[in-house]
Amino acid sequence: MKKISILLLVLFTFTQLSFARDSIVISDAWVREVPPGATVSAAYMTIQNKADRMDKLTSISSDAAGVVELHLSKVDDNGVATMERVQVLELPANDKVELKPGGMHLMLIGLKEPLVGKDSVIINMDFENSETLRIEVPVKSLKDSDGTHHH
Ligand SMILES: [Cu+2]
Repeated sequence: MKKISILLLVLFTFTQLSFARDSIVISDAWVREVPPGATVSAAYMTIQNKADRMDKLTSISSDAAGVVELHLSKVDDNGVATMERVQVLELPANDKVELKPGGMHLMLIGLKEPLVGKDSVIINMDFENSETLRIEVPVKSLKDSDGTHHH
């Protein structure tokens, strides 16, 4: 039994390596639920580039919003929080980039319908060297956004 498991693991690993399309892996993705009437929200995730070459996230779109932009949150010298748009996100080879509150995020601008009550939204991500990803991103309820984890 153990031998079979090891063989399966080897086959699985080999299969993974043989498809370049798996070079970008998205994990821990979530969208912040906003009250009805709000027109913008933000999405966060970890983007891992498993390839041996650098990649770039070049454009993003969502079925749930008119426009999706990549933003970087900053606090200026006066302690005022601001956001600036990042045109292209570089993804170093064999490394990962974290999009998280207070830092880099995907800004969903012009929400087409309220996020309250929705389980997830679809986000499409185009990369320079990888296939376009169409991912289902869970909406994190306002009730859960107190910084603690609920399982
Ligand atoms: Cu933003």
